Amino acid sequence: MAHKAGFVSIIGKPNAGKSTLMNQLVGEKMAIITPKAQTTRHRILGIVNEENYQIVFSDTPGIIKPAYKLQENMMSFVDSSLVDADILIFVTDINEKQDEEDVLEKLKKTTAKVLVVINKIDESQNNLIEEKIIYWKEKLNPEGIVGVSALHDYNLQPIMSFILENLPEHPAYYEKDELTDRSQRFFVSEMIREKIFKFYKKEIPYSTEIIVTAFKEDKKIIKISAEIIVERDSQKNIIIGAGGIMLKKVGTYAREDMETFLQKKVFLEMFVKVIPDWRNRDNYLKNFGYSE
Ligand code: GDP
Ligand code: K
Ligand code: MG
Repeated sequence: MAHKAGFVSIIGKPNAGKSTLMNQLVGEKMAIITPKAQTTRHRILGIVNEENYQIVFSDTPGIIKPAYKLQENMMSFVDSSLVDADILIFVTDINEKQDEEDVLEKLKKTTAKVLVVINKIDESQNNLIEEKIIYWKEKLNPEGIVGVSALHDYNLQPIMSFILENLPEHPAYYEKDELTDRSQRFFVSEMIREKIFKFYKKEIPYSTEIIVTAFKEDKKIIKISAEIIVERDSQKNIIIGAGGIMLKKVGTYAREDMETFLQKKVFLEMFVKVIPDWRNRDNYLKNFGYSE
């Protein structure tokens, strides 16, 4: 059998369940997941390797109208994932009534095969799925439509079948033992960012960036230093919390994740730093990896 390989981009509105789906399909926690919109800021590759095929998934930020430069750059990651894609998986929340016209515009222009994944059917009423299937068929006439629950790993097999049917014949794009294009440093910084999305309210998560400044591995332990960047002094105080209690909580949970991921003891130190308006400043966005 000829070898197949290709790029599969997962796109949709914020919180549809894109990152949850990608992690399930890849079988590893590649992307952080939180109930907050715009948790995912980069295009993150997750690679599935078998003897006869290689599927290169891209998880992407949810499609929105950008309000600041960071978000503009996030949307350019979505656009490049559309250009590269052999197959597009459009994830939509069965219960969500938000306007998806901007996503549809992008989908209509593509030459990729499109699969509509109607997610969260575990939380839907009877018959709604039939209604939605008809709706999407009329609206988009995609190559495939399937109802799933990414969270509960329900009905994901048809997605894999669709991908394998539509994957082009091609040699592997990446080494067969690679799981992602991202470094350990990246995943470590995402583990801290995930805790910030979980433990802080309002604008704090959106104003925060994580930089891993040191990653030193010796026989028994990995020493990791990270900076937590915020935009204002008041945010710095909130991140630290009274007597440092909040920062300690972030550190404890993030370190647990890191030890599981790295399979080694971790010593983690974090420093909070203020960079006014970093989300709108090109040089910082570039330094933080938000330009192509
Ligand atoms: P993304 O923004 O599209 O990447 O969405 P996430 O994967 O971060 O998920 C957003 C929220 O939806 C999280 O709280 C997930 O646990 C939840 N979620 C994802 N898939 C499902 C599902 O199949 N059923 C239910 N009930 N919740 C889900
Ligand atoms: K999310
Ligand atoms: Mg996501």
